[in-house]
Amino acid sequence: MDPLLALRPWQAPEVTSWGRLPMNAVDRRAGALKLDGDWRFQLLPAPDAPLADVWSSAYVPGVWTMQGTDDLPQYTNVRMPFAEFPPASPPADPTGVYEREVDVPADWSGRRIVLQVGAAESVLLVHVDGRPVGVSKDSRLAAEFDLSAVVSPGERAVVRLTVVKWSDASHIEDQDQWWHGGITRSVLLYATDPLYLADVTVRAGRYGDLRVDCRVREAGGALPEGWYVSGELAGHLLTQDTEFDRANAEDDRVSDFLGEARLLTTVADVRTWNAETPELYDLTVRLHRADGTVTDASHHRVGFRDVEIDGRDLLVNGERVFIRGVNRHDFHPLTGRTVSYDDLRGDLALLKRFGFNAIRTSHYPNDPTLYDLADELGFYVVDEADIESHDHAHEIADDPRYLNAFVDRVARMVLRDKNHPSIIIWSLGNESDYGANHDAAAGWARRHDPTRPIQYEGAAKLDWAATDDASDIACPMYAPIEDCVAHALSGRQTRPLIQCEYSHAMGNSNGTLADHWAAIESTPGLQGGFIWEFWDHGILQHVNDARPVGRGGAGLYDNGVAAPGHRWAYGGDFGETIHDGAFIADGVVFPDRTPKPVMSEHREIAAPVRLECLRHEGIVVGNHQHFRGLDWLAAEWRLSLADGGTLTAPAELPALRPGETAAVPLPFELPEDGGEAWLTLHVTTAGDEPWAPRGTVVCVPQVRLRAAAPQSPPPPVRNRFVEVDGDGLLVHPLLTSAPTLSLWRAPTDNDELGGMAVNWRAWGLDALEREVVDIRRSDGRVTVAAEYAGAAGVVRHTQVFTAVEGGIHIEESAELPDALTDVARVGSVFETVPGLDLMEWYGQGPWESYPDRSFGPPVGHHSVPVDELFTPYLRPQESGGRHGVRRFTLSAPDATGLTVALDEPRQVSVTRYRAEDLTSVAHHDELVPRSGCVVHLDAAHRGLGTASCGPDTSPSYLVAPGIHRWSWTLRAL
Ligand code: IPT
Repeated sequence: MDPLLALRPWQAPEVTSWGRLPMNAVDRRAGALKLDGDWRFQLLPAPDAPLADVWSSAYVPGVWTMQGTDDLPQYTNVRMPFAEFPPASPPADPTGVYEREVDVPADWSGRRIVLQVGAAESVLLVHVDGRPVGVSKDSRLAAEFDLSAVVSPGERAVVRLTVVKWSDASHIEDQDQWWHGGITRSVLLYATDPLYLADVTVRAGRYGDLRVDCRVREAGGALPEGWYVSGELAGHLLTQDTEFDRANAEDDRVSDFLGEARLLTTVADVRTWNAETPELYDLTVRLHRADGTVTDASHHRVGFRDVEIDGRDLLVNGERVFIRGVNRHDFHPLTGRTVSYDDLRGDLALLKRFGFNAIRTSHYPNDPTLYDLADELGFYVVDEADIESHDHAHEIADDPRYLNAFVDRVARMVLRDKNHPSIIIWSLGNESDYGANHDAAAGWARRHDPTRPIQYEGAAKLDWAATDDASDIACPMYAPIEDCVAHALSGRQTRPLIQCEYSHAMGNSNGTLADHWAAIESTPGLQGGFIWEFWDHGILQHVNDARPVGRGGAGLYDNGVAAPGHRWAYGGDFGETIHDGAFIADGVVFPDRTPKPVMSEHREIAAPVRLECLRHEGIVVGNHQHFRGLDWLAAEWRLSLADGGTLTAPAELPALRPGETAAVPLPFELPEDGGEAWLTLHVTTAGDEPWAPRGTVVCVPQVRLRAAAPQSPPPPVRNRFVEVDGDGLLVHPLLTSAPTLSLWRAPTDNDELGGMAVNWRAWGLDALEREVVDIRRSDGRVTVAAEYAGAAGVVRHTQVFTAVEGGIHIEESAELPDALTDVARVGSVFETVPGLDLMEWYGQGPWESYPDRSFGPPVGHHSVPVDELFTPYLRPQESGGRHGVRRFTLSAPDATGLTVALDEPRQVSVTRYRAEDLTSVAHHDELVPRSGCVVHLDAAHRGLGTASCGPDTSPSYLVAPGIHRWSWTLRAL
């Protein structure tokens, strides 16, 4: 039997690899032979099943679960997709066999030839010409094998990669994401001289100090006589510190020397690296033979920066930086996991445009290109090892059979990624309890790389203030704001508090994000966190046969929506019986990277420029960055007048250093009319940034210059009664459904998973029985009293209709019994005739907002087609709301339509869907838009919170029982 199969490495946690080369930071991507493309392929039912004679083909890099096999993607969060207890895996174990010929270049004769498999999940077995070469686990890091002894330059070799899907390793790769099988990153073949740079470790500090340690292999621990290493940093030559090397050879006091040769220098007037100004220096390290010729070279981009923890502050270059982070998976709706350079650049550029400055690579080392781009574009990265044993966390954390795997995974990540300035923290993994295996891994990382702190949520969660666990940072997940603040004020805080996950972005969510940041920015000891998460992991799927579309699907989606006949699949959509449904759709962007409204909210929370209104002196402008001036920004003043339009004036941003403020004169004279007035600073990029072209909006901070004068209701028109029918319902030519009371919204994911929707249904809020109690006509007014009966009692509702100039004034009140402690909304709902396709409003906008997610949208005059007001959350739910609306019109192209003026700023939504339309389907593509508009005006609307995973909204955003009153005026245009 084949010795690799005989070893049964898929059921041996102690075996992390066999025949695999040590991980290193020498980038071999350039100059290598790429073996990507179609490979011969067959899918076996188990690793030791016999090969068939028939081959199909599969694309590398890619997962077979998205390439036409019957083994389809499956989504589970915590629970394992199979019943076996660790380290066992199921006997039915899909195994992909990939095979292809490789022509080994003839000019590689005499060289060392290495195969690199970028990533394979979860066990990789390598054979060349039928001979066993090696085994690797650790699905998100490359595995390298020395093929020098098994291939011949100038000849053709058959490379076979066998990939076993389920193994002992699956138990520690139990992340909340789709399960796949395949080879997800590129396969390369490259050659080096027999004597080569085996590793390069770069350390570059903020004072310009640079140290480069080089490991050279096949040299018996020292360089052969006359050989040497040189460096070139931005055109300057660095020579080997032979004094140091000699001293080190004899003297082990220099215990952290990582190699055979060291380059040392100090760069004068160094331009330091930080996420705002990510200055990089090119470094080439060369290995020379005694005659000076170069035998190997390694290219690096160096960022000079320091990371340290000082008390409870995490400092970058001595600055306590805010961590405005997001958790990011390697995900793509067409490939599953394989991401290209353009994908990654798109992700990071988008994050920069919306104010993010940090990424946690949840929950494994991401594609190597991500770190190159994070260095270049400027992100603080928490690099996380591929360890999550969620379902069996407690058993595995101390299981010595997994000790090897824990240390191996953390060490390999550190070895690969150590030279990236963007990485400021190592993470030991996610959701794996806390045990001796973690301490062992932390020990390895601390010793090998003393320049970066380590974090691990599972270690710090037992006591945020502890000082003796594996985490240098308290990095809880989904901690309530009050708990974080209380800890920071307790006097017990010992280390920085940066949430590794917070503000769960499932569906219509991220309520109270601004409250988090108000607390963070005002509380020493709090430094930020990482939103969960970047992606909605919807896989593009054909609706008819429920198959994934795969690589060929570019163009089959737009603006967050799949093309007709397609949809974004979530858990269960591939026929899985064990799955966790839409919990996989919990990102701040749609599967095609279209930003959800929360992105705009975040952009404003993170605004680098802030405004404050001084009553007399004018406006205070503040620079809210850590390192950068305002010279990269351009701005324009905009004055929004409730009773006028919008005036603009050029803005000159003052020259401010980080943290500074300056008063500037008011750019406009306010008109005397007394109406509400808001001043916005429309801030854009002044030139091209690497992540945004010139003119990209950076933020739109706003201050109110004048409040609205108190309004009195419009005067009644004498001798005219408003028409209501026998049920007391308004009769109006523009309405197809009269205004009635609504206490219900299509539950959001937070409402469902947080348990609120259960109560709402039990109370019958989705189907209250309306009964008219009284219709009275007097003093020119029609008063309709109605009762809405549900299981929690009766809600009394009155509407007073008054004919006014050009329309109808409606005063409403609703009295909620005490039993209705927490409802979705209190307000009116009505429907309009078709054809009113444009909404224009004065209020907050233009993007979707809710009471607890309304920090960002500026008050102004906005105009959006009705079809674009709705946000296409994957699982339909309450959507499309706008907060702080003062008045709006709905109009047809011929300018007919209606206008509504509200008594005060209200939550309004105008969509094509009734709440029941949204609750009756499971995917966005199943919705059938109505031709008219469904309009909600709310006296009160419940906050969104984040209860699908984390705290609910704050009590101040709940809708209380008792009496609610609101009024509005409806007119035809
Ligand atoms: C936490 C996980 O770390 C993350 O992977 C994801 O599952 C997230 O929650 C929810 O979407 S774990 C959770 C049980 C707190």
